[in-house]
Amino acid sequence: MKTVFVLNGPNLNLLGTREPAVYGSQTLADVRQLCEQACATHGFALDFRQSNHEGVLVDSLHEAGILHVQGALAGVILNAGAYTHTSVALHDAIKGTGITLIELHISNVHAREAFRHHSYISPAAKAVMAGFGVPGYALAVAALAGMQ
Ligand code: CA2
Repeated sequence: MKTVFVLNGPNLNLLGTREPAVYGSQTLADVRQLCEQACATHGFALDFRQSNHEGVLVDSLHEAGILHVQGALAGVILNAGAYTHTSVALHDAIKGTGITLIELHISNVHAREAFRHHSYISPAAKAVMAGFGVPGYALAVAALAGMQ
């Protein structure tokens, strides 16, 4: 059984506590449950993580890369949060591992502030999703199933 990594970056642990107009009212625990259901539907194992630390996210991408080499990775769904707009390190980690990665944003970053319009993740990603809300995570799992 292949594994889907779902990696969540800084402040996504606050999901559901503030800014419901932007991010909805579901919590990160709800997101995990949604991903569990979607992975069960498609026959994937789930590795679900959140970190506020850039280097920890880089380490998680490297772990996903090891599974990729072993043929045991379905792909990675990455919501890098604000690191999307700043992190060359995450860009390099994705490129360096050769993993299949979907960049995901809950909100439509292109309809928001200009500083959210640029992504260091997008050039290294297989696909980009933004603005589908929390249900986007389940859509991303389904998309990975279609890529196997
Ligand atoms: O739309 C997304 O998923 C984002 O990746 C979320 C990031 C933001 O920096 C990106 O531009 C777009 C922010 C995540 C913080 O989430 C919070 C949720 C509730 C309360 C406070 C922060």
